[in-house]
Amino acid sequence: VIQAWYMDDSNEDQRLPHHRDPKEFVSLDKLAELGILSWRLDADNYETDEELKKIRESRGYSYVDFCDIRPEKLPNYEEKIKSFFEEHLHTDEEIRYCVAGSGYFDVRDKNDAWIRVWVKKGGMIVLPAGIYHRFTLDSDNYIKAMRLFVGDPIWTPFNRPHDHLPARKEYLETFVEKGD
Ligand code: KMT
Ligand code: NI
Repeated sequence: VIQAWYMDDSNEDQRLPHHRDPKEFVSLDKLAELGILSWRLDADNYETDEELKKIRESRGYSYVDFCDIRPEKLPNYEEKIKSFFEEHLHTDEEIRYCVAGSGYFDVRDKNDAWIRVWVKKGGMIVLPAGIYHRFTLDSDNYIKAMRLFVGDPIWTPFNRPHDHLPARKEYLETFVEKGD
């Protein structure tokens, strides 16, 4: 339900997979080195899922809502699709649990290369505060995602460059401590 790979640098449709040739997959361990957490959960039973409950309790994810991204459902659909795909960061974690459909979360690695993280039904990911990233639907054009947050949500995107923000500096410092 979660797969990741390095992207090519073509300017084709953002909804295409954009694999390199040959394909270069990225492991979940490598994503974890970038501070990205992920789980595989039972999306048909998210209302009663004990595993989700445990994650929410241990990480303090008190807030939940849903975003349903498809042309019929989302006001200003095209405009929002564009803004999701602008490279940005947040001052808090971006926590998304895909309960239907699928989409691509693109994240920058330590060398600023794009990694495309394909999240499908049952996949939950946490992007750390301060990581540069963007989002796009894939060619199925549909995702329903649970959005979680610690306390009152702050969704503000800071488009790149926003390198002076404390969240950015703190994110980069997590690598320094590990010696690389
Ligand atoms: C975001 O912050 O980019 C989004 O909420 C995108 C959609 S969540 C699947
Ligand atoms: Ni974001």
